[in-house]
Amino acid sequence: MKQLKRSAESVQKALERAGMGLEVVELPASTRSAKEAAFAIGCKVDQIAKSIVFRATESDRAVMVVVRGSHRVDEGQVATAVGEAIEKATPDFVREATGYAIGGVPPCGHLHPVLVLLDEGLRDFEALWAAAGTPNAVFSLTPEQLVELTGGRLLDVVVR
Ligand code: 5CA
Repeated sequence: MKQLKRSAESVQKALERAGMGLEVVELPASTRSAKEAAFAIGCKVDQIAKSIVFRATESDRAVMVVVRGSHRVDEGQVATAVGEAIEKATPDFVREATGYAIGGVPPCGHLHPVLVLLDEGLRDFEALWAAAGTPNAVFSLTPEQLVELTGGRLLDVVVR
């Protein structure tokens, strides 16, 4: 099998530790954004599970919100769920908290434990695709597997 890039390999290792049979795929085209990923995979944009990192401003904790590709996070609802104000993380904060750069941030296998919130809307599809460490790597999973893999709380956190 072809050698994965280092960041994609560390996601593959995390998936193996989870023991769910999930596998990282590296694609020739960019999967940096949800739109590009959907095009490269040949799936709907909403089947892309976008992992967006916020910073809880009091505790300095990282909060990851996973939503469907075309959805926008309602930051007010996230703040309520977390119990403190949040702000969009800077690229440096994202890298320090998760170990990955924007465009490849996976929903699991982070450098430090990250609080994960999952949007209910992710349950509308049987197959989802998430980033796997690099802007060319993804993996497919079901919404149930996403819940198990991340230990994330399912709630309504998108703008309607
Ligand atoms: N690889 C694809 C999907 S498989 C991916 O990672 N897409 S994503 O949507 O989950 O990640 C990109 C997200 O990073 C954007 O939705 C945006 O919320 C965030 N982002 C992009 N640029 C910045 C930036 N400069 N600062 C903070 N966050 C950013």
